[in-house]
Amino acid sequence: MEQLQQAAKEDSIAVVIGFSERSSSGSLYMGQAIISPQGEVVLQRRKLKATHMERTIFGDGSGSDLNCVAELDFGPELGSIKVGTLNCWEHAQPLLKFHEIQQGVVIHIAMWPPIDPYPGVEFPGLWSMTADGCQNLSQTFAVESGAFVLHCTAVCNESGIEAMDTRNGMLFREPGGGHSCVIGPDGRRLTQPLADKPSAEGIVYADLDLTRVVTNKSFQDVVGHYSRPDLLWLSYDNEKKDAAVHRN
Ligand SMILES: *[C@@H]1O[C@H](CO)[C@@H](O)[C@H](O)[C@H]1NC(C)=O
Ligand SMILES: *[C@@H]1O[C@H](CO)[C@@H](O)[C@H](O)[C@H]1NC(C)=O
Ligand SMILES: CC(=O)N[C@H]1CO[C@H](CO)[C@@H](O)[C@@H]1O
Repeated sequence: MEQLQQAAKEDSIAVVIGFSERSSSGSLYMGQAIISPQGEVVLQRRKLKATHMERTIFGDGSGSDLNCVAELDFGPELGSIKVGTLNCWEHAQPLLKFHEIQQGVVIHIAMWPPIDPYPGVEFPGLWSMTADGCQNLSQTFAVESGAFVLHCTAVCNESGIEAMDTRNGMLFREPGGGHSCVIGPDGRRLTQPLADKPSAEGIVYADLDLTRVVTNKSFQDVVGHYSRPDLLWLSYDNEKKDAAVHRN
């Protein structure tokens, strides 16, 4: 983490990273961190609910992990920008997404594992876990939030498959999974795939005109003029809950 913080500071870039977090008690959580262009860890959270098979390894997040947006200082020219992030199928949790939108996200980092294209109707797995399904969820989040979305999918290689022993499993069967792209605030995909091969590693670049977030939101702002808080609202509790609480 310190190396990443140092690199972010040296190049004045923000870093948003997902990682396996080991707590002081030894339990593992699905961690995410936002590092500012000044090199500070300004937000750290855990996936609220590990998905299905993830639950055999990882624990749940708590109230404070609802906080998923940080205001980052990009210097005098760009000013401060609200950057948010969610992990994988958290993009299928409407209340969690609504809570992030209410925090004012402008650039959202959607984190995904390596995911493979939908092979067709005979597929025994879930369409919503395929590259197509997950991209749809990221695009839908862009539509709902009016934010730019960096749709980031990990790439898996032979060493990963060997280490995880997943060659005959449901996921991570062969090298690939890379389908990253940038999505605009109206949901359109702004960048082309990196290469023909989803196993290619690289960086996807795009220039984000943030004034488009404002103009798109004049059409739709689900926590503003396009909401009915007199009829429907979200109530939340973002206090961290500890396993042991001292009572007098
Ligand atoms: C897979 O990626 C890891 C991490 O970048 C790297 O250390 C390893 O050498 C790669 N393995 C293969 C077979 O390319
Ligand atoms: C909405 O965002 C898209 C980029 O996704 C942009 O091309 C378009 O001009 C924006 N529309 C408005 C009305 O701002
Ligand atoms: C409803 C919807 O947006 N479907 C899209 C999901 O993703 C596939 C592949 O990217 C598109 O072809 C669908 O139109």
